[in-house]
Amino acid sequence: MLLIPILGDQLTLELASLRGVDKSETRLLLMEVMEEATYVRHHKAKIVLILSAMRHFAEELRGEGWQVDYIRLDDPDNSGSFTGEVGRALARHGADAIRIVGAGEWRVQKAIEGWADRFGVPIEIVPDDRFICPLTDFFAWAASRRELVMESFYRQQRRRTGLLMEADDTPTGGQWNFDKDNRAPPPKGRPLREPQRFPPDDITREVIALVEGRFSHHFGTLDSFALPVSASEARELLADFITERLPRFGTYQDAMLEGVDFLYHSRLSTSLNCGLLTAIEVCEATEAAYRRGEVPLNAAEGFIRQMIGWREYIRGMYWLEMPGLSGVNYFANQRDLPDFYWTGQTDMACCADSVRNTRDNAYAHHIQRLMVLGNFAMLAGIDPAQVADWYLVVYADAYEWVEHPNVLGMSQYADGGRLGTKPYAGSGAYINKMSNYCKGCRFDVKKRVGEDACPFNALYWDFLDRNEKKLRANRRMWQPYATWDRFGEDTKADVRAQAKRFLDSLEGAAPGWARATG
Ligand code: FAD
Ligand code: DLZ
Ligand code: SF4
Repeated sequence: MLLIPILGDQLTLELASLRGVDKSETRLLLMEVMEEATYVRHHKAKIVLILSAMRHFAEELRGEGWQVDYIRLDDPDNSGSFTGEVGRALARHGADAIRIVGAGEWRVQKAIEGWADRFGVPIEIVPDDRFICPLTDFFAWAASRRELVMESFYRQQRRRTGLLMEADDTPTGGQWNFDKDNRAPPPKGRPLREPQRFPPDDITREVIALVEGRFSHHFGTLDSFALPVSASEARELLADFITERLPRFGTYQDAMLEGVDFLYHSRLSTSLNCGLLTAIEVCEATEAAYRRGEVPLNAAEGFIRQMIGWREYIRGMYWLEMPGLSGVNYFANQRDLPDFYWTGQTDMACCADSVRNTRDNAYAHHIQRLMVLGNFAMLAGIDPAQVADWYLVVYADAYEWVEHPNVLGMSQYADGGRLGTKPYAGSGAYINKMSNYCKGCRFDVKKRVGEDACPFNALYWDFLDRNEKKLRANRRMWQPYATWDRFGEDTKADVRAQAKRFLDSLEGAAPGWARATG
């Protein structure tokens, strides 16, 4: 008997481990385990999503004729860990071999690699081919470059997939990248209809009750839980995105509007990351809409770049850089994560709205994550490990393979520039250009110093000043340092004092939000 464990982010019928095996000689194993729900204290909605999606997927597998063992969290014999449950299943069925798709997180992959010795049975760890670029190819690409620039990887991926490519091997529209058309400030008015919601069915309602009972102390609310929890729901969301939002996705992908939580974004990341959708099917649907003339090229290209470019590059970088990536701290930042990341209580309108979206939806769109909350943490000198824990907890799409490189690399520059060519640091002016937050904020975005000055401004210059030795040599930082050099000594002293006053006033978060203490 062959045992095939399926992890909570592997909920795909075409999973590589399921191919070419005899269903009558195979047991599938899905496990709800406390260790996964609590190694960090995930947002309640993230736990509901994964457990409900696992339960729906188990039903789908049974419908396809598979024999499935499903271990529920409240099973009195549940050992609480993947390793414990695999051990129990091997004994239960007298299974003599294990087959599993490689894990998305380093810590789980290491546990799996220990199973052969621990249980004395052979294990086959199959590559996860839901990702378009095999890791071996990514490592070969990385070894051949001095700088690991996403754009060159992306072009290779376009050629690999043939997406938006013409017969003569040139990119559709004659250009690889339409990013310069994708930086428009937010549209006036509120033209969007709310994205499709998926109200909880019986299975989800049962999971919600379980999560409210066991994880009531975890961050976040469940009042508006409406995420897709099955492949068919995820495909509905994809279709809705393609008709309603994709046409303007490119143009407004960097914009932010207070109270408008999803704007033109797809909200597909939760479905993609737990397996309800594959990246290739999403890209093919996008290209087909473009070929039908329903979507402009800048939108289709911009979206496909996120999917086969950024998403795959980020995943490759995780496995290239781990395990060292977890501990990086280029700026030696030590400050505790401020309390407002959990409470949302701050006068900074941009931060308050981004945390509210995070709490209510286990979601924030890219620019809220990068240029509001991530930018603030880097400017304020927050310990990157605490920042990474926060992101891993609060977003329903967060798994270490995607969270770590985005947070520690892209947003905190804690890897010293392995992933990004310069820090994504911005003053209030950037947020003001890309959003309407500043209009309703008690701070004045135009001011650098004074009681009502926008905190991002002094923090931005103070960040450059504090980290001058590490950043000035970077060619892409030439311009901000040239501006800083033009400030008089009095102005510089005022900025430093303003930043210090503000940082001293920040309250650190109470322990225990992200991980159990003691
Ligand atoms: P859309 O804006 O509609 O984008 C489409 C898709 O492109 C996304 O669903 C996603 O699959 C992919 N994508 C776009 N950018 C990236 C990227 N940088 N990395 C990986 N995939 C990308 N994404 C996660 O899936 N999980 C995370 O834990 C996560 N943490 C992040 C932390 C920070 C600090 C930053 C700056 C970004 C992070 N991202 C993460 C990337 C991105 O913000 C989210 O993928 C996106 O906001 C999800 O919403 P969406 O599906 O509406 O995306
Ligand atoms: C995030 C998560 C949670 C909260 N619970 C489970 C679970 O009970 N069972 C499971 O199989 N997966 C869960 N997950 C997702 C896993 O953490 C994820 O599959 C691994 O981290 C991937 O390496
Ligand atoms: Fe954010 Fe500053 Fe604008 Fe207020 S003024 S919303 S703190 S950028």
